[in-house]
Amino acid sequence: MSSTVDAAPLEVLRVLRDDGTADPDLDPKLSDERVVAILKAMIQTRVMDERMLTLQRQGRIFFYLVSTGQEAIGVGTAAALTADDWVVPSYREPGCFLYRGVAVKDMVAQCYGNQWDNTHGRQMPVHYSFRAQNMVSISSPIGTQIVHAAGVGMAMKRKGAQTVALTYFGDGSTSSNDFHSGLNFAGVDKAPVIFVCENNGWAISLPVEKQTAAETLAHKAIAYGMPGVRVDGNDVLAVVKATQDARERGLRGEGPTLIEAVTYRMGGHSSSDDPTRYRSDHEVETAGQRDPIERFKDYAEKRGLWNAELNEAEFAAAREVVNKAIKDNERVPKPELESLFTDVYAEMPPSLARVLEEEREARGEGKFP
Ligand SMILES: Cc1ncc(C[n+]2csc(CCOP(=O)(O)OP(=O)(O)O)c2C)c(N)n1
Ligand SMILES: [Mg+2]
Repeated sequence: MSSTVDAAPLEVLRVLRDDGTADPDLDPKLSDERVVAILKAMIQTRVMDERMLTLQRQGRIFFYLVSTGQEAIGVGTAAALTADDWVVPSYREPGCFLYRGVAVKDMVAQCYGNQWDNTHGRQMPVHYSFRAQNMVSISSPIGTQIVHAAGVGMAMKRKGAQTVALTYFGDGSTSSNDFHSGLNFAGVDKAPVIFVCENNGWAISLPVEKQTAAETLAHKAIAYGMPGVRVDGNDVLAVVKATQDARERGLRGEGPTLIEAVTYRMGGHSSSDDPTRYRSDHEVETAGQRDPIERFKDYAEKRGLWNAELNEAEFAAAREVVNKAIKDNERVPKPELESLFTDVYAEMPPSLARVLEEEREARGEGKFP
């Protein structure tokens, strides 16, 4: 084993210092444009999440999951990838979709499950899938994406592609069988995979202390023969740096990396959860002081790229984008009944045609032609 694999990854990698400057030894040295793009994507994510949760409370969509407080992970990892890399996502990184160029309008459509929704209303809200951005469908069962990403990385290796596969999962997902299978396969194969564990302290109501007896989640990497890196998940520059390093390692043929991004889930688990039943306000308030957007704003201001005026304008613009997306989507009808049947098989088998016919008859819509 190499020394990087042996190292006990206890220390948390930080690039952003408390005074808003970057540690010069670790600074990924992003261009001005890149800094502004990252900040804008984080703001758009925060605003979209807030607005969509309100829609759920109003009964206009039936479910939503926010990523509040975790925006630096989705956006920071995305900023270290290229468009040719593949992402096998979970539900807590809408910022990755936005950074990779998915339109808010298309994400809102998926939450409505209407005719603009590319999953035709067949998935729960927030279970996005966007082929053009190399973003695989989000799966509800915990951990399944980890083996998918291992497979994608193994295929890339066999094709000799100069790309990596990146997947996200939570602290709770490290207890799934698929975590073991995925990391084990990728480790043995030396596949170019980046495993990003978003340790937000909770798996619904189960605290991470009850999830594992391991000292850190990054330690688990050692058993699979890959480096485990602990990074401050609320420090977007640290997330970029760790992802860049993992990507380069993957492309050099040295295999996968497990990144444990230490963060905090500011909101409930989902719109169905009431976190006040199992954690204190004090805990949430304390964690809120490490807001990833505020910290990166300070940094951008110090670089002369941001100020209060720009900030206000950006939040207003982000709200406008979401409000327009909602207004437009609310006018779009639900998918046609036939859409349940039409793109399942190249030629509809008689058994399925019969079900469709029965359904149309039941609705008084006549026989299927
Ligand atoms: C196999 C499976 N078991 C249980 C669930 C129900 N479930 C949905 S999310 C979740 C907790 C996940 O926690 P974590 O991995 O820490 O991710 P987080 O929600 O904190 O981002 C559970 C138990 C599920 N979706 N799939
Ligand atoms: Mg969690």
